Amino acid sequence: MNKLFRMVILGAPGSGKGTISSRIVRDFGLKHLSSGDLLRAQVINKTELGIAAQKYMKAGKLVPDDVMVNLIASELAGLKTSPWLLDGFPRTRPQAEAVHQHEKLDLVLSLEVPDEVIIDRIKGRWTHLPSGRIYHTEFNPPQVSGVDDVTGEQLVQREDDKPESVKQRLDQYAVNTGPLKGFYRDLGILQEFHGTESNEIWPRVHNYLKSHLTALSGPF
Ligand code: G5P
Ligand code: MG
Repeated sequence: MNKLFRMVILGAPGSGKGTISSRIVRDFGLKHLSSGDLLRAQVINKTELGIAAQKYMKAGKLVPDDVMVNLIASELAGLKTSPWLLDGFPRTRPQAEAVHQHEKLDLVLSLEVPDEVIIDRIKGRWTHLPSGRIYHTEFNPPQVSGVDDVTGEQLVQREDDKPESVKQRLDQYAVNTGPLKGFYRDLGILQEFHGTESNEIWPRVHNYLKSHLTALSGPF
């Protein structure tokens, strides 16, 4: 890929951003930056930012925009020569405007999955926190129950996957998503994918990216 492709994946909590992102990384070689994974690493390492962010995350609330913009900007500064995929950022219109001042995005994918499907599936999620690898008891089980396939370390359920936090996160997403998607729709780069299963959405995302990336950068 010769052009430095810049893309964002949007979607409600549990809509499959991490799942679809890992397939995009596998097939198209973009660098994946998940804002949630970055925050969880800060929490594990007990950094000042992590300690401050934890109370918002636990309650299913958004971390303040200025904290997020600074965190992502410093990560992107190290990726000047790579194509990248942002997952979970931006989440609000002010975040989108801040990133737009420095980086021109090529594409924004939005996963449109109904809330009732999400509430049901999030109960089965297990995460390897250090790497961000995600499993699901039925959809994508680990080889050995409760254990990460790659490191053999323990899987955990995220603190914010408790039902009351999930509801708060879905409500929050509903409030912010209109202005956020409006911003990208006006730029002409928003592409929505509707469905209830990642395995049904993925082939459509794959075909879209294949033609879009080839058109921009030639075959890869
Ligand atoms: P995160 O970490 O960005 P969310 O809430 O946006 O968290 P989340 O929960 O990580 O999103 P996802 O990545 O969209 O969900 O979904 P996923 O992990 O791929 O799939 C969910 C589960 O379903 C997995 O177990 C997966 O295996 C399974 N699954 C996938 N597809 C299917 C399917 O087809 N069928 C079935 N049965 N299962 C499936 O953010 C966390 C917190 O950090 C803060 C906020 O506090 C946020 O709440 N934060 C920010 N705050 C402010 N601004 C930002 N930009 C922030 N970014 C993060
Ligand atoms: Mg995720």
